[in-house]
Amino acid sequence: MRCETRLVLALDETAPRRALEVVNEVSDHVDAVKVNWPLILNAGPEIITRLSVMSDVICDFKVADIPNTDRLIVERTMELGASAVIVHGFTGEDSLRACVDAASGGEVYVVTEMSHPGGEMFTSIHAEEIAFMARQCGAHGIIAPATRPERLKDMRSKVGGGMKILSPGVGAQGGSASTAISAGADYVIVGRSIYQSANPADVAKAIREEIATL
Ligand code: OMP
Repeated sequence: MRCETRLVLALDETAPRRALEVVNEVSDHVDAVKVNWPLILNAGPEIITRLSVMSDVICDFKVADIPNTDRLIVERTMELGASAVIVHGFTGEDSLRACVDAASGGEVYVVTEMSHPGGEMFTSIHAEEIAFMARQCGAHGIIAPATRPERLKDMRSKVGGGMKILSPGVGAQGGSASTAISAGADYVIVGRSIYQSANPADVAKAIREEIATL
């Protein structure tokens, strides 16, 4: 995945045609497009292949199962054209290793602490251990919250400079792109603030420029 604008679009737009239009409008301003169940359940998995000719595609399936099921999900995701997949880490080392093996060179990002308020109930307690395990298992990077920049800093110190950090929670969830990047994120993930705006390209460009001033 390229690292030029440091912005990833979270494409949770559920109308398939509008989703493709948004990608066309913002593709110059984003390094990758992240898709999640809301779009896949409306458009079908083939949308991954369609999007993959327009951009790198991160499949945010938050894979969280036994190793065999994880392997089946990740293998198919990569066959469809994804460059990367997001998986959970709380399932443990054997499940995570199965995801990394199944991605066979594709990028695997592991959720540590989730960005919403409920993320503090359970995920924050084990987030640093999960980040450390992600590094040990050969994952490409982790997901850490832009809504809690001080935790983002902790995660960066836990994983060192070798791993990528993708940080959701900018805009609609209250986080700031420049604060997240300054706290150690390599990329910010932004959804509603871009795809629900009247002019997605203008918003994406503004975030990209905000990051570029750092
Ligand atoms: P907006 O809140 O609309 O900008 O979207 C954020 C995107 O990041 C959504 O697709 C979420 O599913 C995703 N996300 C989080 O918001 N918080 C997390 O802790 C993890 C993710 C994720 O894994 O991408």
